[in-house]
Amino acid sequence: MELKFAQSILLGFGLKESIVTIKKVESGLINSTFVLNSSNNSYILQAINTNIFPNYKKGLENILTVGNWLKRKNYPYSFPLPIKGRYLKVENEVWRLMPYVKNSISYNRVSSLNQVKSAASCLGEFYHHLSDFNTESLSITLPNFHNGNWIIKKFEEALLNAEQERLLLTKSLINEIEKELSILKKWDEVCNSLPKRVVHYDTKINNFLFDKTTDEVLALIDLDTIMPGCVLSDIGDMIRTYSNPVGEESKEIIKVVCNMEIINTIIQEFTKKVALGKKEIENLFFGGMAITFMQSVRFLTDYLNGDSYYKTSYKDQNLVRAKNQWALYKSLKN
Ligand code: GN1
Ligand code: MG
Repeated sequence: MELKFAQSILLGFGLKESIVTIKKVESGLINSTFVLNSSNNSYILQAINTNIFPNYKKGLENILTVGNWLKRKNYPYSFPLPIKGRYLKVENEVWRLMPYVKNSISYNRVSSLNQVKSAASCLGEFYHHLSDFNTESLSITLPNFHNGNWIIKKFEEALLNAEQERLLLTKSLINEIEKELSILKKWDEVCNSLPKRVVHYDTKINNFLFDKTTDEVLALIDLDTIMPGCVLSDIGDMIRTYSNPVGEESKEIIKVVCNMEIINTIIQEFTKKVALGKKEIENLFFGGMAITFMQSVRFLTDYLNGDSYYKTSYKDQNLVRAKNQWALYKSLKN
């Protein structure tokens, strides 16, 4: 990104300071993210992928409504909101600017049990502080986002339309996945029977910002997907990403084996902070299994569709991701 362009966006948000450095943030498979530094402040600048988030205006309303609620309730973490409460449209791109959380760092894999405890407590506080929030006031900005039946349908469509070469390369994975698709039907049944809550819907490990000094969580970020849903989506995505010792991008599939101590810690710390119903508690682990399987299907579907959804930086990356998630799912199942 050119300095001049970043400067004009800052000005568009009414900020007159001079940018000194710009750094691209490589994590995140959908939006494009940059860190801007001026001599006094740091910001996060993001271009929203409006193909994937066509309802970004409603999404912004969700973010602001939940953010204001959490502020009133004294939620004990940062919750960085878009500056000026709005987005800026420049030509065909939609930009937002957010304050940079000072002294923060994010990880793609866990290096201590304390990180797990700290993150699960943060998610627990998020749920606790939103437990009396009326979810009907939120818009469904991504219809069918974690809908198992819909994900099966998209997978089946991809099978019909995929290129022969990709079909051949994925044949055995497709066969294995097809045998397990019923878990997504069970997912729908379970999820639909649980209370509607405010769900973050993207609680993967690198969406938690840790304090560089204390290694405690400062914030759960990346709020585009906040919608009504069931608790299993979030605890499931934490289990999926925290329990994987090598991370979802690793090609060392043999090393993808879930860490049960981490999973137990997530569940223990999370349930200390938020009062859940019996059926919710009973299904937390199932949430991890189902979300991991779902992610494998989502990556494989995108691979079959020619990589149109998730950003990739090398050929077959979505296939590697799908195999990685499949291995994690198998280890969770055993
Ligand atoms: C996407 O953009 P990012 O990396 O925050 C995806 C999540 C997946 C994740 C896998 C809207 O999130 O659902 O779990 O990739 N977000 C959307 O890394 O599809
Ligand atoms: Mg996200």
